[in-house]
Amino acid sequence: MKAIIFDLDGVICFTDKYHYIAWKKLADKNGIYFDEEINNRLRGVSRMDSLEIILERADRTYTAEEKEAMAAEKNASYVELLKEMSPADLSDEVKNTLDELRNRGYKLAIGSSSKNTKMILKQIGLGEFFDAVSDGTNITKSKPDPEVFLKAAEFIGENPADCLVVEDAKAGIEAATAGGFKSAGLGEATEHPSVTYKLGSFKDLLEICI
Ligand code: B16
Ligand code: MG
Repeated sequence: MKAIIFDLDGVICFTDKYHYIAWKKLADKNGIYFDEEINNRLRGVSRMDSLEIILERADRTYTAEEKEAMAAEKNASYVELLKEMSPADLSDEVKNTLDELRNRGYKLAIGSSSKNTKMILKQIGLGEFFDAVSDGTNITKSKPDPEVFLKAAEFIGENPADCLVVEDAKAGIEAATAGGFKSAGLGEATEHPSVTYKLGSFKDLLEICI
């Protein structure tokens, strides 16, 4: 393995609580039922696909324009919450593991569905850290399509077979496998049948990437 491509939300840092608050505010305003279980289904899923999942509980249909406006409204609340993030939201375990992987000579990249990736990285003090960032702003198809990881591999000039993808979402493991990458899963991603390595914790990467 020459390079490691990390998912952002749920791997490097945790923004689910902010996604939840912002979607809940939108759902409540529109009288649509939303809870933490539905929020869990939004892991690794793009903003518009997340909205479609939320609208499964709506009692009317929404036009494309209304959907665009709803997604923009949710994102505005979410971005307000992201402003509260700081380097304190990056754990010592993640920071020390990333530093050690860099010392070992691996190229390190991000592969995230989020269009807010660059802002989040900046907030947690990793704005300049990665060799490349592939995110929701440079893809047309979201996970489980492999596009976001294939772009990350292209940006760092490596073949998928030489890269490890680290993911917390089943859709992310599916994307990695479809793209010809090996994968390391955290949390629910360990349950995906095609995951290559199951991690108990982020620092376990140091046992795989020697
Ligand atoms: P945004 P990841 C994903 O990030 C999140 O897990 C998912 O919940 C979110 O809907 C998606 O990004 C899009 O985010 O609205 O900020 O563009 O896990 O792929 O790093
Ligand atoms: Mg994730």
